[in-house]
Amino acid sequence: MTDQQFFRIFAIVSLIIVFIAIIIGILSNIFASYSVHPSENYKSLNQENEITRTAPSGRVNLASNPSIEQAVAVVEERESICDSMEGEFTTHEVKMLNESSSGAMVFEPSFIKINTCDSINFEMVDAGHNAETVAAPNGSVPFNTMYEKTTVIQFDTNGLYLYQCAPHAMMAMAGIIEVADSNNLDQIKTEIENFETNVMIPEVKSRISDLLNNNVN
Ligand SMILES: [Cu+2]
Repeated sequence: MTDQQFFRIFAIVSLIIVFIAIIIGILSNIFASYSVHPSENYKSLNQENEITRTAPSGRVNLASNPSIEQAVAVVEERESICDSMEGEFTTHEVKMLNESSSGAMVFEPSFIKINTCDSINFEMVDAGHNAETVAAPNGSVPFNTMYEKTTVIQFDTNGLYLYQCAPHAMMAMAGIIEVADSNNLDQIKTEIENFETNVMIPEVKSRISDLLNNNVN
């Protein structure tokens, strides 16, 4: 084979690979647009409210439902207990950052303890992050900030919530919220183990289990 033949074959093979990659990209975009997150549906129900209520059932609860549609139906029927609760509720801040003193791709603070019916304003300081439920107490409604600049979510169900940034979950971009108590500690421990099996960066492999152990007894 001459050099010229070799380079011709090389060029053709490269073109074919690029072509296949483009096709895969287009197909995955098409499939992604068909999947609807239940919180999107929930959000539309509350559009006139500034606050999108949370009751993350998360993946744990969704998995126990036969279909996403049924899970959404459960969410639609549910009313927040905060409407009938007296008291001053606080809104806390959680920032989504590319870089901070505690590392790359982080929520800050990554652990936060709040009272029942307090809210969290998720602020996307750096672009390209979201905050979405991984696991949460039974009866709560899943949330997803959908790459909005700011999203306020109210938490009306007590317990521990594990949430992640979807694009950076492999870099251990996740956080824990404790609403009043830690009644579902065992559930969250198991979910953190699952989450950490997918973390690809050895340095941050135990970031979230450390976070739990340092903050929740
Ligand atoms: Cu992120």
